[in-house]
Amino acid sequence: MTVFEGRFTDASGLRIAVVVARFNDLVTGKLLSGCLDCLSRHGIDVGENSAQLDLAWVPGSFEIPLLAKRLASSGRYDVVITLGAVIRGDTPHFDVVVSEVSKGVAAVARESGVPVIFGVLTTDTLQQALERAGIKSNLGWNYGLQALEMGSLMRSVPA
Ligand code: INI
Repeated sequence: MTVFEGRFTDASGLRIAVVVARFNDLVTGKLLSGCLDCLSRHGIDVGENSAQLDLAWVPGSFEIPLLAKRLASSGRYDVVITLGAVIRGDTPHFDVVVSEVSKGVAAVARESGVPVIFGVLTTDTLQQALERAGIKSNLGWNYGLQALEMGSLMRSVPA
């Protein structure tokens, strides 16, 4: 029997792209900080001149799948992380944005064969979003960890 498992201890060779939405950047900026902190503490070079990590900003979560698709299909990355925040109180089309971004991200991963981490918060209020972006815990950190796990796991499983 072979057991495939992602590892967190040898992230040095992983190439990672992060797509971040500017909408609600009070929240998404915090998610990004938490995510980069996690990656950095696991040996990823997150510096400005990093050859391991690239960052793409999009206007809102609706645009995330398009950029994720371009990056995942480039063959340059082991894993793509998406970060966004859709808050029900802010938008009458909450359900549309959430549906598009969640289905879009899942489709990109399936079609490209590259893992895409779904780091889009969907909450009723700004307070709830902030609680998940640093006031209580920072889910950005978890998304970083999940990216390391999936990047490593995909490398270990024969295509
Ligand atoms: N984008 C978000 O990421 N979060 C939101 O809460 C949001 N609201 O409230 O509307 C939002 N809208 C913008 C959307 O993602 C697109 O950028 C825009 O519709 C242009 O295509």
